Amino acid sequence: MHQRLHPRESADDCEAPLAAGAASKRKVQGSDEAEGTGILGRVVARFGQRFTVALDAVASAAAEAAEVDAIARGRRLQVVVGDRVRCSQEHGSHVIESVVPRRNLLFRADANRTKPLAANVDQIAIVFAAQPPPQPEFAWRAMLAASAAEISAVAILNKTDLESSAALAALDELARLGARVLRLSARTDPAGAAAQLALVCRGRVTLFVGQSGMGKSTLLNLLIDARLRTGALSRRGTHGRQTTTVTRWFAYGSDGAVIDSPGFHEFGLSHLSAADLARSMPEFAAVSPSCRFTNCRHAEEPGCQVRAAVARGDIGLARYEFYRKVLALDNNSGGAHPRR
Ligand SMILES: Nc1nc2c(ncn2[C@@H]2O[C@H](COP(=O)(O)OP(=O)(O)OP(=O)(O)O)[C@@H](O)[C@H]2O)c(=O)[nH]1
Ligand SMILES: [Mg+2]
Ligand SMILES: [Zn+2]
Repeated sequence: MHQRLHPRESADDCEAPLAAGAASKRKVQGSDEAEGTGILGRVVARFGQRFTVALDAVASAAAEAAEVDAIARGRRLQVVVGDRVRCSQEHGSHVIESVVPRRNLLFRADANRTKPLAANVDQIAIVFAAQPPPQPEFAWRAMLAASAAEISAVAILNKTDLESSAALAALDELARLGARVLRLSARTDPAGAAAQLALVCRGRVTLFVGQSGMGKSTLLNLLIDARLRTGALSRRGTHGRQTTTVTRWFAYGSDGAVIDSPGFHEFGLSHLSAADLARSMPEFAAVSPSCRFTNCRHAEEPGCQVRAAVARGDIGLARYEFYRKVLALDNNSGGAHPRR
């Protein structure tokens, strides 16, 4: 990998593109919903090019939000679950005319395509369990996605009724990395699980993610009256078959929401640069400001304090290898280049 290294003394030269990249990621704040015409609503589900929109109670003149089917005006209008949208009515059906600027947009991405997860989210709840066997990296990747979007992460170990010593160790590690953690059993202590979830989800928008079969929908059914379909584990074991097929937003309380999403396996992060990654990994962020080069990718560069910390044992080898893997496998661009 060839790149021009920037010694720390010339920080000004390279901080600029990094800063610009970071700023461009932040979406326009506070552009008011008062602007524009049309009926305001929230996109609560998406089925390809069709959407379910919960119209605001005021607009629908009903006590509760009315849900309508809608299509987007033009294929180029990107609409995601969680979006606030303005709709018009045409021949009795609803058309999404515009999307109110998002607070944030969570997505995963690999080299070929990006897949939006949800918009306007306050926190990610990462659900895992001892069965099906979790892929430890999944939670780390979800934590990175949360950190890059500047939202918090809650790590939920479900199915504590099963033997889960390895999963408990993974949970401890996530706590050290900054996640709030919960230990739940939807099966043997549903009331306790519901109470703990309520504390975490009240007044916030929480996106539930996790590999298939971990119990996301089961947990949400305890919290809200959604009657989400839940699935038995597939006989073959390792990957629970995907039971939930669409991402679905549910209002929770007066000002919160919970979002159920289909389980997935590969949490691609190709949209994160080396700089984003290192910034989002707390143990890296603690030492990387002392690297000799400001755009150090913590690979082969001389004077790298991240590698020094790995050598000392202050940064776990598994975490360093994870960092290298996300960078290489996901084919990230170098940190000093502005994002596309
Ligand atoms: N033993 C045990 N099983 C549970 C628990 N919670 C959920 N399950 C079971 O795990 C299986 C999968 O649950 P789901 O809620 O469908 O999992 P999911 O994460 O929504 O899966 P996808 O929709 O495919 O992403 C079901 O058979 C549940 O009954 C638990 O606390 N303990
Ligand atoms: Mg589900
Ligand atoms: Zn370094």
